[in-house]
Amino acid sequence: KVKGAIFDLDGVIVDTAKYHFLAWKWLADQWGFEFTETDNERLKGVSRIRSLEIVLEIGGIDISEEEKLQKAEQKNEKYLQYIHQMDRSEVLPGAEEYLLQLRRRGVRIALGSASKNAVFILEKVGLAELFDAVIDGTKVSKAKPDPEVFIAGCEALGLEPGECVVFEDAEAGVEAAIAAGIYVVGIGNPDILVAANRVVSGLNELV
Ligand code: G16
Ligand code: MG
Repeated sequence: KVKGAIFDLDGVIVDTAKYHFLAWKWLADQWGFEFTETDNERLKGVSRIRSLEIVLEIGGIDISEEEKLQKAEQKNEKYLQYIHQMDRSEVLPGAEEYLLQLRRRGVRIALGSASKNAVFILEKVGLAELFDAVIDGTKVSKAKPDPEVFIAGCEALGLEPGECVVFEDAEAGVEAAIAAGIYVVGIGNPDILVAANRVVSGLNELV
């Protein structure tokens, strides 16, 4: 029986990928190269600094480690301008209903996100109080597909991996959950999330 549920944030609870995209595109424009939505797929679930490295690779740009930190900071400032304007209307269909349903069944809930802005976003959209634990980019050092974030999620809930389920939209996240030994429900395209135990189009399919 499932006792705990661990949710990814971007792509599962809210669609912040569109704001990450706009902020990365803003940087690419400054460097003078095209950054497309297809390119943006490669950044899903990936840490901020690793995302920057992928963007630089796409643009064929080479900068120092110090400049990388500066650019990552600039991108985040731009991203923050977008997420400052978020409200509950941006919660993905079925997400709030499903979280409430799980809570009524006594299932404990954690967030397992790569984002350092996760708590801020949960507060903006009014879902923070539905989570018993939050494991985010400020708490883990190894990015997905490393299982660290989900193992920490189980521990924070006081549960074993075998008692939990993960909800993930990114390939790297699905891999991370499998490596942690947790049953994983993919959110999105079954042709892409082939490794998931089950795939649904959104949490609205589960309520
Ligand atoms: C999210 C996004 C990634 C982003 C990462 C870090 O992960 O999918 O594109 O690069 O967080 O975000 P930040 O720059 O806010 O720290 P997740 O794990 O919630 O899907
Ligand atoms: Mg995601």
